[in-house]
Amino acid sequence: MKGLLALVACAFATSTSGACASRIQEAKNRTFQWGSLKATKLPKFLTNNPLPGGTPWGKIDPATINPKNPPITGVTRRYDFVISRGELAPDGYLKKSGILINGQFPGPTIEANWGDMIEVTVKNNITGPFEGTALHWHGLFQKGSAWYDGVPSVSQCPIAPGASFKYKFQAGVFGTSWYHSHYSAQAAGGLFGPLIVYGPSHVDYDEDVGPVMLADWFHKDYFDIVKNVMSTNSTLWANPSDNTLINARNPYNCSLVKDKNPCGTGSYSKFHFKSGRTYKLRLINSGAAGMQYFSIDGQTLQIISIDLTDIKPYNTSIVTLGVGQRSDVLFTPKVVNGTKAIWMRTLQSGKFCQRAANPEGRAIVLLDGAKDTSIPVTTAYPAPIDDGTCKNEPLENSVPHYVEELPEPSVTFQITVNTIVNKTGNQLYTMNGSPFMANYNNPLLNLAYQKNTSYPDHPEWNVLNFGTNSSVRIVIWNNSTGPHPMHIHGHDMWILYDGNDKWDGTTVVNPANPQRRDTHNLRPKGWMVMQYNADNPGIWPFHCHIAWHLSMGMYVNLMERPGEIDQAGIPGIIAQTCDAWNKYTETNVVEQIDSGV
Ligand SMILES: *[C@@H]1O[C@H](CO)[C@@H](O)[C@H](O)[C@H]1NC(C)=O
Ligand SMILES: *[C@@H]1O[C@H](CO)[C@@H](O)[C@H](O)[C@H]1NC(C)=O
Ligand SMILES: *[C@@H]1O[C@H](CO)[C@@H](O)[C@H](O)[C@H]1NC(C)=O
Ligand SMILES: *[C@@H]1O[C@H](CO)[C@@H](O)[C@H](O)[C@H]1NC(C)=O
Ligand SMILES: *[C@@H]1O[C@H](CO)[C@@H](O)[C@H](O)[C@H]1NC(C)=O
Ligand SMILES: *[C@@H]1O[C@H](CO)[C@@H](O)[C@H](O)[C@H]1NC(C)=O
Ligand SMILES: *[C@@H]1O[C@H](CO)[C@@H](O)[C@H](O)[C@H]1NC(C)=O
Ligand SMILES: *[C@@H]1O[C@H](CO)[C@@H](O)[C@H](O)[C@H]1NC(C)=O
Ligand SMILES: *[C@@H]1O[C@H](CO)[C@@H](O)[C@H](O)[C@H]1NC(C)=O
Ligand SMILES: *[C@@H]1O[C@H](CO)[C@@H](O)[C@H](O)[C@H]1NC(C)=O
Ligand SMILES: CC(=O)N[C@H]1CO[C@H](CO)[C@@H](O)[C@@H]1O
Ligand SMILES: [Cu+2]
Repeated sequence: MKGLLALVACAFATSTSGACASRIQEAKNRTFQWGSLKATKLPKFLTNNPLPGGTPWGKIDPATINPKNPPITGVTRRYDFVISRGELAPDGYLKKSGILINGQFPGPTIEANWGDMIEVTVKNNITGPFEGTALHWHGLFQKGSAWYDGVPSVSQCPIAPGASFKYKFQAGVFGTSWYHSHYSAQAAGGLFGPLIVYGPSHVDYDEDVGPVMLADWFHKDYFDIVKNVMSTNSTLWANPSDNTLINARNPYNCSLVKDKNPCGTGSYSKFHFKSGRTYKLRLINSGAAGMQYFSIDGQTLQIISIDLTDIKPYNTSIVTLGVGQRSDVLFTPKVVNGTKAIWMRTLQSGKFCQRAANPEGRAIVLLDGAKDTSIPVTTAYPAPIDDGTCKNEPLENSVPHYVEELPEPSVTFQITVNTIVNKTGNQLYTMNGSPFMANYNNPLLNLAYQKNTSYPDHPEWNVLNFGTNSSVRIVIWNNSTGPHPMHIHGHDMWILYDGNDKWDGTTVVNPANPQRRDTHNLRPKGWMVMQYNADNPGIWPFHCHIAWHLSMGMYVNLMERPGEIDQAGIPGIIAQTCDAWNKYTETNVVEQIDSGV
């Protein structure tokens, strides 16, 4: 009893002294193995921590745990990433040049317990040609660590070729997420990986299968696509993806190309399951542009979390994921039509939601020890009806498990999204009339830290200063025909309304406990209303997560309590990184043809 009390006191203590003293844990080198039959299952939490047994959060009922109030575990999980160019052919087609971490695509899986510190040393070894880089930890709040959000021109200068940057931040929330480059559209070149934070579970399951990454795939180099997107030749603006991957596999349909050589060496991801056992799948749309509809033929999926929000579980046959969104689903497999080999599918569907030469990615589910070589013959659920909205599930469906009371907003602000073609013939996205353009050499957080919070000469920085507002409500009207998965940094957001019709100014869906997440699909020509509590001083990007729309400038900076940014102090690495970048750019021309983020 004494031990348990000590444990809880330690876990939620505000100091890290004594039994809670800081301990560094060299991270497991868990390469991307997900979707191979050799994949290990994930644990419920990492046990190599210094707390005397049990979980860092003790035995507290998860229903009463505020996921935004992490324990202090005193443990640091340390990772070393070297980023380099390399060849890759995940679907068996050609070998394209991509950007890899420690030679791997996707990058290594980052794992931590809720409350741990994560420390990632990133070395930029991108050569032939050189490029800057920076990694963003999607969905994590960076409370008090805005400097480590990984957005070049906002929280840091890009990491110069040859230089390193050490990111340090708390795993302040728990669940399924991912990290990716925020430098131009580098993530579409392969620079991403899963990020898992273990926490208290509000549901029971038998085994955690780990990340199931769903992504569109392009055979062109990412920079060539950005060149097309940013060109003045409108026939080059649409860039269909070539394939759709599940955990970085799905054989390319070689009959789609004349040049068949080399082609046809692709394979399917495979999963071994036992019927009657309940598995947790951590779905992540890590693609560049395509929305994903995930399903397993004839099976029921139970959604238990959306992004980093645990929800009241509900059943569905198809899970919708816009770019950047995640869903944890439970799955209790059953034999269908007497067959033990079943297709898992992810479909990029809908006239406005995708441009894909091969919109369906597949993987193989093998039940109860079916032969490893079995090829399923099962039939897919009917594809969702294409009503052109690219919408998420109805907001009513996802009810957060932990209730956060929605306050009256202290400000309500409207943002209108448009596409324009500028005077030189480039297509751009505007938010309130202005396309975003980054200045890599002059990070905004650094300016705000120096009490410079207004930039009349730089409207292209798209800074919205919300001062000391306590809760900010933003009404977004999409006056373009594109769908936009809108993502907020530094926070999650309540999604109060989502529709084709103009918001009436008052109606809130499920006002007692509205849905919260960090990414939400804004419909073509539609409306969404979101709100967040301004409890995290910093400058937080709010942007479309479609790589090419972001290149075209669909991005704003939400400035939050700038007067309080300096409280945590500026880490020395920020100045060092800018010095190295400025020195690099004195003698090298950075080909910044897009917004830069
Ligand atoms: C991690 O493991 C992979 C595969 O075993 C190996 O190639 C790589 O060098 C390892 N990386 C580190 C940093 O140990
Ligand atoms: C750095 O990049 C080069 C070229 O891609 C590669 O050959 C080398 O192995 C990389 N170094 C490290 C430490 O990853
Ligand atoms: C625009 O791109 C198309 C497709 O590559 C090409 O055929 C056409 O010549 C280009 N037009 C101009 C004006 O460059
Ligand atoms: C491959 O592409 C060809 C040509 O479009 C199409 O007829 C065929 O159905 C596709 N095969 C598969 C397995 O999707
Ligand atoms: C949801 O699916 C799970 C697992 O298949 C099942 O046990 C449960 O009864 C279903 N719930 C409802 C309401 O259909
Ligand atoms: C099972 O068989 C029925 C009848 O042939 C078919 O309609 C259904 O699509 C099959 N289910 C699956 C998952 O293949
Ligand atoms: C149009 O946008 C492109 C891409 O941002 C930019 O390079 C170009 O200078 C812009 N043209 C004008 C006239 O502003
Ligand atoms: C704020 O920063 C901008 C961009 O560097 C600069 O142009 C401006 O002069 C600065 N303002 C003040 C008051 O220092
Ligand atoms: C709240 O935000 C609005 C819109 O940016 C701004 O005009 C106002 O000054 C802010 N209020 C406070 C108290 O900072
Ligand atoms: C909405 O889009 C239409 C068509 O592109 C345009 O004419 C109109 O000015 C836009 N409205 C606003 C308020 O931006
Ligand atoms: C630039 C753009 O998105 N224009 C569209 C605006 O909306 C009208 C009506 O829906 C469309 O016809 C335009 O193509
Ligand atoms: Cu978009």
